[in-house]
Amino acid sequence: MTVFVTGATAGFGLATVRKFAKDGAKVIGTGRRENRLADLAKEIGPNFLPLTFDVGSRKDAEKAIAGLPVQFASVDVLVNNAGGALGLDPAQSASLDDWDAMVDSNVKGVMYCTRLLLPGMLERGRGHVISIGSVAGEFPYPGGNVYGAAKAFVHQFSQNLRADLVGSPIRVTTIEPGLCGGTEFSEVRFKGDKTKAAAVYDGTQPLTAEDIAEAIHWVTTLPPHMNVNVMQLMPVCQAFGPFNIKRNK
Ligand code: NDP
Ligand code: 8X3
Repeated sequence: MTVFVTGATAGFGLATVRKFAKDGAKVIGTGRRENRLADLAKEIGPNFLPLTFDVGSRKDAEKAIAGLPVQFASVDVLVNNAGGALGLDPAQSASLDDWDAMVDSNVKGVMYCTRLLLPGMLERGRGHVISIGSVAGEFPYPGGNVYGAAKAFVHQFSQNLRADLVGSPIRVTTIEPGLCGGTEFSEVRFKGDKTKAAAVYDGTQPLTAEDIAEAIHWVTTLPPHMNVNVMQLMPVCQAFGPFNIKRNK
């Protein structure tokens, strides 16, 4: 089995690479930080291919995927994981640069990698496209604006892929986690402010990257006729709140 994991330099992607590599799969791990991928290549050995590119650049994604060496070119599982949030400011003052970057990684990255790898999956008659959405794609929260909208895209794009692929053996799954700690997600969102990032998880037992890797791995092990469309995950310490109503008094 050959697995292509975007965003393998940290968090869920890194745990997913390790999980599949332990199974003896060949794994391609991508990211922008070449040194991290080089360390992973040392750790995993010849079954790992590091691929450095920005998923939000169509030209770079096309070049990287077209250049896959033959022993890694038959991708069975694509894990569209690269992405994240930038900022938590309200829409009226959020940075347009942050919005562009979130659309590039969370939306365009998923579009490009999926479109480029899907034809080969269909030719070979096997494949699974797994994309990491978020509870933020379903439930709005203050400051979630473009991040939540980008993850809603991931959800709906995957559902639409299922519609296009019906009658083929290709599976499509969206994994939608809630609060998940131990990754770089909040440090990236708060631009390196470790105190703010740590406060997100204070007093909680969040999900871990390994929990998410377990879910990603599990959906690939099901009998081939079974497709998990969407899997939403939260730690038990997280649930839903009431609507926010501003009263005139
Ligand atoms: P991390 O910040 O720990 O990891 C993000 C990964 O994405 C890194 O490997 C990073 O690599 C890569 N990445 C980001 N932007 C790009 C880009 N433009 N091109 C290539 N690679 C990129 O985050 P998590 O592991 O926590 O999150 C992984 C995914 O799960 C994201 O899509 C996130 O939105 C989603 N998610 C996270 C949750 C959480 O609470 N942690 C909950 C729900 C969903 P590099 O910087 O080297 O390019
Ligand atoms: C990450 C979960 O709630 O911080 O997607 O948006 S949340």
